[in-house]
Amino acid sequence: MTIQTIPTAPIDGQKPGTSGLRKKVSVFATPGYLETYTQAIFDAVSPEGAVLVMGGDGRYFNREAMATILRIAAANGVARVIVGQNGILSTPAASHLIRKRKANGGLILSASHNPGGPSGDFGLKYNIANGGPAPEAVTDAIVACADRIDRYKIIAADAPALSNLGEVRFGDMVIEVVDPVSDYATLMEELFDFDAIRQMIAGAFTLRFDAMHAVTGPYATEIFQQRLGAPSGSVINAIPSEDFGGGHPDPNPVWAKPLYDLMLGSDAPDFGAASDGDGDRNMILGRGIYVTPSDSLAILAANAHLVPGYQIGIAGVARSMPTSTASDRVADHLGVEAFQTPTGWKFFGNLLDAGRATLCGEESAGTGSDHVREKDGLWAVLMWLNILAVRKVSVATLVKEHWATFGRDYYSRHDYEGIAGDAAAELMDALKDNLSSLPGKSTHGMTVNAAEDFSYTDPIDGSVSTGQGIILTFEGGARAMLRLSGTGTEGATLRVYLEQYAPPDTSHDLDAQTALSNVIKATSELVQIEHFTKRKAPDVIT
Ligand code: VG1
Ligand code: CO
Repeated sequence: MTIQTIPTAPIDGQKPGTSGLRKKVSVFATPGYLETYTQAIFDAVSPEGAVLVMGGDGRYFNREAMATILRIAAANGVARVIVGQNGILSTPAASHLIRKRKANGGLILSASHNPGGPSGDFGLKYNIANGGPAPEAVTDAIVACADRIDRYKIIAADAPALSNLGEVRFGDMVIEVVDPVSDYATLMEELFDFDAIRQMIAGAFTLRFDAMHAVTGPYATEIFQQRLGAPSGSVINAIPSEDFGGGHPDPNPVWAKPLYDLMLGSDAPDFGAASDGDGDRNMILGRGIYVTPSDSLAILAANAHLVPGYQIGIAGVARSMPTSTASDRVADHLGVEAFQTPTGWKFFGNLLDAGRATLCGEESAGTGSDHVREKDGLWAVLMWLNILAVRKVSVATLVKEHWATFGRDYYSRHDYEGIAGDAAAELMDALKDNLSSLPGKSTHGMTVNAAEDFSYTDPIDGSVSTGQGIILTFEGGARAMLRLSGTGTEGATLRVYLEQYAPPDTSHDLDAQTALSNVIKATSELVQIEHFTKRKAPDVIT
């Protein structure tokens, strides 16, 4: 087959954000854009003879993008691409496949929880041989290649369709189409006590899983309905659609409102959960209760030993900086290490590889373990189900018992979306300039103890990541964290994360916004949020 070398110009060279490169579909679909970025990845990672995994969340443009990427891969000497049937692979399933097949890396086509469709978002992320997102050294190398690129190589023929299982040759490359679900479902059976969960479901226990028209539909149907015996209808919105049914496939109380309302209403099943576009996030609910992701991590850590895959105990718990400190208290109680990393799953990779952390979590509905190197929505749901099957209590009881033992971390995230990029930068710069003047300041009954521009030194390889967000710590254990989103595609998003600790012997029954009201007011004032953003209130509160 003929290999063409097509001249091209460098693309914006934007540093890939928190998780791969995300842009509007219209940008990725600009002739030469996807081609150039894909070639930049291959220039950075030496593709000759490589085995790669490829899959995506089924969103609009995945099909065309995969056909193009296959042509570029073959032209760059890739030996084999293992791809999910019809291009489908959830992010955790892709991570598992990279590890299981000892691939050199993988390409995940997704913009995660961002909306899809022709006017929506698209994303491309490179994962390394451990199955995890590329660390900063690799993403920096990709950016450097994108900055100086002048050509891409592409096979002149169309790539084959990805609808039939099995192997096909494409030039000198083999394309291997695999079932996207089976290996992943088998891994879940190895980690969890499916018999115990099946028995619980065969009893009176009811559940509802909302796949949000995204990639987990086929996985959840196989696992919950086929293998665990939940009645049909337990998994809803189970067919992946190119525009996620027109919604945001973001599992939180705002975007998964129908499920949230069901679970807090009078006809609630025992357990409710949802996942995002690419299947790495999770939302957990019980009848009458929403479990914050930060609490979920802490509760899973405290109960992990009840699950077969973790019965020997956990080595450590890692959480991202803005995730509440609830899991630190559990780690302390268990006598294991606790880590605070920057936002983004890539920062957990080394800790997981080194066996220092077993469970990891982010406040943004990401929870996972050392079974793969991505966060894993269905894994988190199965952890909960397995623990509930052993403990034989409701979600609400489990959560309240946890608070009674460890205390409660009231938690909320306030997002100011689509603000002007300049205004966002000015706010952060002003905050950094004023940082040393904040300790000792008091307002709304809150006194600042410490103000820190968070930087992280990886304990395994010593690499340093600076400018990872601001942490304000208040007297009495409250914290406020501020950072700019690295995954948005329109303007800038300011994230303000707020937490307030309530010890075991105090009330845990307040509404979170009420419990946090002084932290919210103090932070708004100290940071002058309205002055810089020109917004009176956040756009999204979760
Ligand atoms: C957001 C979350 C972060 C998460 C990232 C990717 O990033 O805050 O915790 O790791 O999305 O999640 P940001 O920079 O917008 O705050 V997803 O499900 O790609 O995969
Ligand atoms: Co995701």
